[in-house]
Amino acid sequence: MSYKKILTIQDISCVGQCSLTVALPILSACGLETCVLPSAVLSTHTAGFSGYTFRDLTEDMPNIKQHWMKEEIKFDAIYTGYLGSTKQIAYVEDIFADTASDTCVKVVDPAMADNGNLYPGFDAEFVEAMKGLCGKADYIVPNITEACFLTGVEYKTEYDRAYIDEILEKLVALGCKNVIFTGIAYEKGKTGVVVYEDGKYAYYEHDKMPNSCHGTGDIYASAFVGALVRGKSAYKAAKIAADYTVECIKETAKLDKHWYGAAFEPVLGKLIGFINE
Ligand code: PXL
Repeated sequence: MSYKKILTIQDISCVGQCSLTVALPILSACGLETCVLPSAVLSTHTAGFSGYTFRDLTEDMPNIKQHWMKEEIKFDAIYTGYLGSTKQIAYVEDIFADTASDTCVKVVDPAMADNGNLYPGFDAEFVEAMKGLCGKADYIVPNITEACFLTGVEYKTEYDRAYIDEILEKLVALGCKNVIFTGIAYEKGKTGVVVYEDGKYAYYEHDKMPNSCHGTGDIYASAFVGALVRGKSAYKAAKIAADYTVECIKETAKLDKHWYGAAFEPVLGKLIGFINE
């Protein structure tokens, strides 16, 4: 087995089953050496808790990168999620430039919005900077809200293929090479993911679960990246991530009052099975 080293850059929400507390175990389960760069430390995530603490780690990033450069550390893949400040995006671009191996796969999840709204703390300036980072990625993993903010297209909850094609065209115009477009539902009771790679459109559809939970975007992106870096095609990785996320949602539905995240841990074995198939 090839043993790859990945860096993931996103926050630590101490409680809340999202970002690094999801990405680290999932990427490790996929068989990758997982290095982390926390973008911020929060007591909880920002979706539904109030009064959370937020320690911005922006100014630690250049020194951490300098040390890695001195040690000649390079990564086979870099995957970014929730970032702590607009300034940090420029530092992440420097990390792309200085610590990527020659064959490094760069994946950007523009984790900044959902259900038509930006997450608390993000603004138009952050969105502008995120456009630039997405243009430097090999794959981006937006949901519809994030894609609308990136392209200026109006957010809709009901749409057709022409609407999705218009967004994809505008993402490509920003320099996005390949797009894994999540949560695309053309039919009631179904949802799916569009895999737009090398200008070709493919769609993987599955049943929409009656319950939805917070944090599934991070579970999806982490499983996609893990499968991709383990050598699966983008379509296969997108399918594995979707099937695994459905298992996590089903597991969460068995629990009472588990509103803040998804129970991804009890079904990690299934993800490992999909990766080794
Ligand atoms: O799941 C995305 C995410 C990551 N990190 C923090 C968040 C959110 C979504 O709300 O608040 C801190």
